[in-house]
Amino acid sequence: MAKALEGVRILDMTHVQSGPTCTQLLAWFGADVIKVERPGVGDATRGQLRDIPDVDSLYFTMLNHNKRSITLNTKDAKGKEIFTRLIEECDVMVENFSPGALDRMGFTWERIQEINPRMVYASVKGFGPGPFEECKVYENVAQCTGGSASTTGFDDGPPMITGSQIGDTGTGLNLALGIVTALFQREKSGRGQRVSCAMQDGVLNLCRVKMRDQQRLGHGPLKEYPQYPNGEFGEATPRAGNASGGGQPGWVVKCAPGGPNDYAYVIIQPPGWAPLMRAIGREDLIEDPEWATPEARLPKLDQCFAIIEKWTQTKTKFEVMEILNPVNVPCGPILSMKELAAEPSLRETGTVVEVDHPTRGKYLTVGNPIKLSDSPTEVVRSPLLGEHTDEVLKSVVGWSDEQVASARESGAI
Ligand code: CAO
Repeated sequence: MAKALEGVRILDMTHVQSGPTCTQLLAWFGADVIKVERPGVGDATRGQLRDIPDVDSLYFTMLNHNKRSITLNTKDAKGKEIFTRLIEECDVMVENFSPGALDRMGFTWERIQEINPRMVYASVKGFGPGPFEECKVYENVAQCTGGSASTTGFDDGPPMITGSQIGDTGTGLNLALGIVTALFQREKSGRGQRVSCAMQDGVLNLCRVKMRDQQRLGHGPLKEYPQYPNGEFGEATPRAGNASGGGQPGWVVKCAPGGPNDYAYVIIQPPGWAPLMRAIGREDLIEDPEWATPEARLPKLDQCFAIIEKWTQTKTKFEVMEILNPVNVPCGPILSMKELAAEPSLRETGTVVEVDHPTRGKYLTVGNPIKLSDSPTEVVRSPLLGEHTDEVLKSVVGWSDEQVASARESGAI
């Protein structure tokens, strides 16, 4: 079956996580992604957090599926010649180097447009134009500077980093959307364009409700926050612990048998109060004016969830789900990575995929979270360093065996 982005060729200059997640997604949709790596070195993640000696790390393999890898020294004269030919032959170029790295190689946006006016040139940087634009940025820096850390954690603790890669993978998603949008516009305009995504912007976009709360704070306390009514509110959106970010109160409650991930998240919607109280055997609170309305419950949500927790502690998180879901009480078990890896339904949908790799053997990866009915994703193992150099130089650049051999001898590839 044809894939959505078949015929789109991507010059992939990405490394680490933010850029590679973007190009992996485009490869899953059928684009031909040619990953350019430094000869003998490659993407630094190939060697990071290795679990098996001398084998590409899971960090690398899980971010670079369905791509081809070529080695190319883009600072070398012959390397630049090859790179220029690749710019001519590709539709999209993606990079997430330190600010100015491509310019320093001699490939400014102006130069790229000269070489190929149809080129969509997409970049991830830590920051957009402003005081920090020259800074190098990794995931946690983005979480700190994008508003996530200051609003995550408990009120009496320090700012917290989340386990989700919202700065890297989150920004990679934004970039992928920018690229396909630019390709769509190119259909009409005939021109490429620049696509720029800053990790700070990407994180802040995901923290929109916290900016909402910053403005609400000017009009009084945030009543759904655990600080209300007894704690203090300062000048900025505080950390809300496990409180729900939406209009309905929610919290994490303990379940049996009391292990580190034996918890469930329970949300109390006004229509859910009666069925919830019935389910936990507290019919007496359904009509009790002290508890019956959202307004009555709001100042004592901690007590409210303590009542619910008394019951959930007698059930496993899955039993809680089984009992509360049918009565329309929104809730969810806290699932560990071990449980997610073993979940059969995620295997069936391709959200978790087992992949075979020539040097590592079988491993699990997280597949494409976006399902297209006419463009199903097949997850293909990540390439070895430079595995496709000859193939790409011959079929895309149009070089002969002799030219390839001479480039190899000179150290350009
Ligand atoms: N041939 C020759 N040189 C190459 C090359 C190739 N194929 N590929 C990369 N290089 C060079 C770059 O040109 C750069 O050289 P200069 O410093 O001389 O310009 C050098 O390799 C190092 O690149 P870098 O500065 O991007 O790498 P770093 O490890 O120092 O920094 C990172 C890494 C991620 C902090 C930085 O790239 C960055 O801030 N990127 C933007 C934000 C981002 O994407 N961060 C997410 C990272 S995932 O957590």
